[in-house]
Amino acid sequence: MEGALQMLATRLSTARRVVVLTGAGVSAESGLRTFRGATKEDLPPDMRTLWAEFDPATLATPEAFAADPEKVTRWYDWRRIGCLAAEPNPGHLALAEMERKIVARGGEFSLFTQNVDRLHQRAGSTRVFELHGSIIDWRCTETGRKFTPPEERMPHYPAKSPFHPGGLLRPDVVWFGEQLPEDVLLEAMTRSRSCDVFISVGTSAVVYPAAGFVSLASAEGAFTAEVNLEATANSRAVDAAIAGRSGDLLPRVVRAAFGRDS
Ligand code: BJW
Repeated sequence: MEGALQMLATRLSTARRVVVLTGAGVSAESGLRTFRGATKEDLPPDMRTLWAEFDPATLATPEAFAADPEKVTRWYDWRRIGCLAAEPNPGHLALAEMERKIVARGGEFSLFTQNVDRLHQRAGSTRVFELHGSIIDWRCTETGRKFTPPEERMPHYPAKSPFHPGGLLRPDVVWFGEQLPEDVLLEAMTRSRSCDVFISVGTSAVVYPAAGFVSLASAEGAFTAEVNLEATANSRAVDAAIAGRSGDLLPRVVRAAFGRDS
């Protein structure tokens, strides 16, 4: 693993265009549960992965919201409060530092995240593209207007829209079967195809289209790396697969690439 970490650091130290794709694993050390991954059934429910305890088909689809808006709103509001209470961890901070180092020498840095928790922005990353939206913002089902609810539990489930008498508020996230924001998807595909280094962090690489970005980068000759607790569908295809916690590994990658004071 040391070899893979050093290889990534060496590539990063001279790279001009860097793309990072993150998933739920990068926020695991902030106390937020991932969707998938190794789960021990003997753990208490609040420590298992989300999909080991909840059924995505009854929560993370437009059909689920239409069938039971109260249940879906309650679940997303519970998760929203958890995200607001969480703090960025050393993995988020290292990615913000990586951005500063690369931008300071005139390079391009883009962070595409599947996460809805806004922790990258709170850690200081500024070039963040949200592929699956955000749970912090909600939107009116009738007008599409966005609304940021106060940082406390919503008073009613489902939540009435302040913008339209018949409307409800839904989280501004991308559910299964919904399109990703077109502009963000286009940026991700374009930048993945033209970067020198592509790093995938804390994602099981099973949800498309994000899971396919690494192949776009690789096909155009980028150096590709993965930082993940477990092996994923992409581990064998990347140039450097680094196994472990992103909160431990990313600060080491940044120090090795940009120096001790990072
Ligand atoms: C650590 C760690 C630590 C732990 N350090 N690591 C092509 C082929 C097949 C299917 C499709 C396809 N194209 C589209 C589809 C359908 C579908 C899809 O991909 N289905 C697959 C499941 C098969 N995709 C869609 O529907 C997308 N829409 C779309 O493509 O529109 C066009 C279209 C529609 C229909 C058909 C065809 C085209 C939309 C996807 C939306 C995903 N939404 C969710 C919920 C968001 C809201 C919410 O938060 O509730 O997004 S699902 C969930 O999965 C969430 C995540 O962003 C997403 C990805 O999960 P992620 O981030 O990878 O997390 P995990 O939990 O899976 O993995 C965490 C990893 O971290 C694990 O490996 C751990 O080991 C590791 N880890 N601790 C480092 N400390």
